[in-house]
Amino acid sequence: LDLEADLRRAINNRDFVPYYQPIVRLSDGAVMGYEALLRWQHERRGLLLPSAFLDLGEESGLIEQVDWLLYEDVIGQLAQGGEGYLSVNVSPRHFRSPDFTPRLFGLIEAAGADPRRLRLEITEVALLDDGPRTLRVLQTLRERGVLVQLDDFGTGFSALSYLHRFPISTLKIDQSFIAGLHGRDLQSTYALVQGVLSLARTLGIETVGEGIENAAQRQTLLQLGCDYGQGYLLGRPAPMDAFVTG
Ligand code: G
Ligand code: G
Ligand code: MN
Ligand code: NA
Repeated sequence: LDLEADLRRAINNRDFVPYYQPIVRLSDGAVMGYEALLRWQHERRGLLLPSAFLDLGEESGLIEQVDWLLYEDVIGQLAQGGEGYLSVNVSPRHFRSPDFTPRLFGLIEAAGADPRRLRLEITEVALLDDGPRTLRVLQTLRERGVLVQLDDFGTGFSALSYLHRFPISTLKIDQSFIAGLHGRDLQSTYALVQGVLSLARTLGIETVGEGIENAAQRQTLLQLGCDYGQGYLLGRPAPMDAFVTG
């Protein structure tokens, strides 16, 4: 009943696992990397998705501890070798905390992982305030090889000015736009996605279409010049074993 008490206990027991979802090149289907998605193996309720506990985690501040457990797992996975990148989600408040980058590089070094194979996913909210400090953090990450991707792009403030102010490697176009490509608001959504993709190309920023569920969406994105894709059509989130051992 008391989910917060459960969450505290789960942190002590490390009851969290990363599920991985492939991110593929749309032109030929090659897997470029995986996004790590948090799962809680709850002792009574089974495998919980972030939607079941993310709000609680944010409000209680416990999500940062959960995130560090997950980042440790993911960075450990990187250190085992393999190819391509692994990306992790970082909540805005966490991203803005001063000890975030030192602690992240501490983990990377301790594990002996290659920072160039780790990526961070942040949302537009993380870029909102304290521009100079955010810029320094992003520059440090970039210098040390950790690329930063903008997640759920288009759902936030979408102040396009930050795209050339901040070193962002990738725009991940939110799945609501992909769903809309063949939906009722076809024309406006199509134009919007087209505009974002063309802007990204101009700025030298790579693009990922999220939530691709059917071949029509994949084809439209490919035609519009979207570089990469993620979604149930291309691969569902699963434990890493499912990908390495087939
Ligand atoms: O698989 P899906 O239900 O897994 O993820 C839902 C949301 O939870 C995503 O929008 C993502 O931003 C967030 N999320 C997934 N994994 C993590 C994580 O490790 N840490 C944080 N803070 N958020 C995550
Ligand atoms: O916000 P973020 O993009 O980090 O989280 C991705 C979320 O989208 C996860 O919850 C993941 O499980 C979910 N997801 C991934 N692919 C698809 C898809 O093709 N369709 C839908 N509806 N959700 C997806
Ligand atoms: Mn994400
Ligand atoms: Na996203």
